[in-house]
Amino acid sequence: MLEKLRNVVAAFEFDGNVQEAKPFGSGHINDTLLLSTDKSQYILQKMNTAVFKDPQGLMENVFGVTEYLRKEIAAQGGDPALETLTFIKTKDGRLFYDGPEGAWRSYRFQNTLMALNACRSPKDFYESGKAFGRFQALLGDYPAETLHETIPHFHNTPDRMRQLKEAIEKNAAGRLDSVREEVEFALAREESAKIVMDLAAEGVLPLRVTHNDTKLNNVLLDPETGAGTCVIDLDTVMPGMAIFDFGDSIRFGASTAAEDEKDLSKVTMDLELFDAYTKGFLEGCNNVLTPAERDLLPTGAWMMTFECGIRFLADYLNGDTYFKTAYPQHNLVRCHTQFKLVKEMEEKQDQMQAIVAKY
Ligand code: ADP
Ligand code: GN1
Ligand code: MG
Repeated sequence: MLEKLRNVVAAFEFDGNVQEAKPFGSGHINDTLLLSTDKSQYILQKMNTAVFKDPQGLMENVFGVTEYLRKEIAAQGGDPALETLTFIKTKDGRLFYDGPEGAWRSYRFQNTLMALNACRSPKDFYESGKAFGRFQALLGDYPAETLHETIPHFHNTPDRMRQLKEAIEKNAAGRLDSVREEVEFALAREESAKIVMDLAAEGVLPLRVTHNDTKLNNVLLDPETGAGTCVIDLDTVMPGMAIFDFGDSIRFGASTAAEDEKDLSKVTMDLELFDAYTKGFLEGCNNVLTPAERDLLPTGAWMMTFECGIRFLADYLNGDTYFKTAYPQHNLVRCHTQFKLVKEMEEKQDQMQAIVAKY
């Protein structure tokens, strides 16, 4: 590993002598390595440039946002080295290494914090909600116009629907006949999929600087206190809607099973978890959400889950070109869990609404 990455490693100014680099984490997009020196540890990450076509713009966002967060966190009496990521530049002052090995960046590894792939209790989910809500609040005055749009139309669900239809049309992997039912499920919801973008166009939902990929494993927790401490995976920080960040967390974390659980009887939308996250997120946001945003939180959860389901389905039809997969049916399995959650959310809308109203 290290031999092949000799030039990449040499490009960065690490503290100490580099000893090893090994694969780390469970993200679907980037290739993540944990690099150890005799003095310290770093994340060395190969950016997925098929997904992020402008790595320079992306890294300008990442440096801009983390520098801003550092100041805000310090002003609130927090510890910036712990509560946000510290990226390191290359020896020649660039934001990332770009060479035949690909586009690589590095940041300090926080070995006192941990990422979870599932909540151990509602408290974990409450804490992650608080961290993501706080993240949004901290960036409340960030100059949004300086941010590059790293993936255009990222949470534009009608556009995701268009991409699904394109995938159906092309049937690139020859899998269409095996997913007729799933396609029907998606197409039956085409009108509902427009709600959020329509409300945004009408000005009902304000644009904010949002994270846009608020999976549970994108926040690091303190193993001792359980506190949600550091939000990571900043690739999709862009102007967006608060309900996207809320919704994507619910999609992943309020499920009683993994995103790729094959046994659908285990997959349920847990209202106790929904309650815990809602409480944490609203506390973290510090009451900045408008009444319309609060009312639409359950819709956001539905929308993000439906959108993710159709993204997995489209990728399955395209032959698994976007998300990392471990086996041929992986994207379809993920699509099934999302659609099961979508159906449950449709049935539990009133209960979700009542929980939001409580806070
Ligand atoms: P991806 O876009 O592929 O999801 P991430 O930036 O989220 O990339 O990193 C992948 C995974 O690595 C994360 O989900 C997390 O589990 C783990 N990870 C990244 N940075 C840290 C860190 N500083 N401490 C602990 N775990 C980390
Ligand atoms: C990807 O990068 P990661 O694994 O945190 C994806 C999200 C999806 C998620 C589904 C840039 O998140 O949008 O919701 O997988 N990120 C990107 O698990 O597409
Ligand atoms: Mg991630």
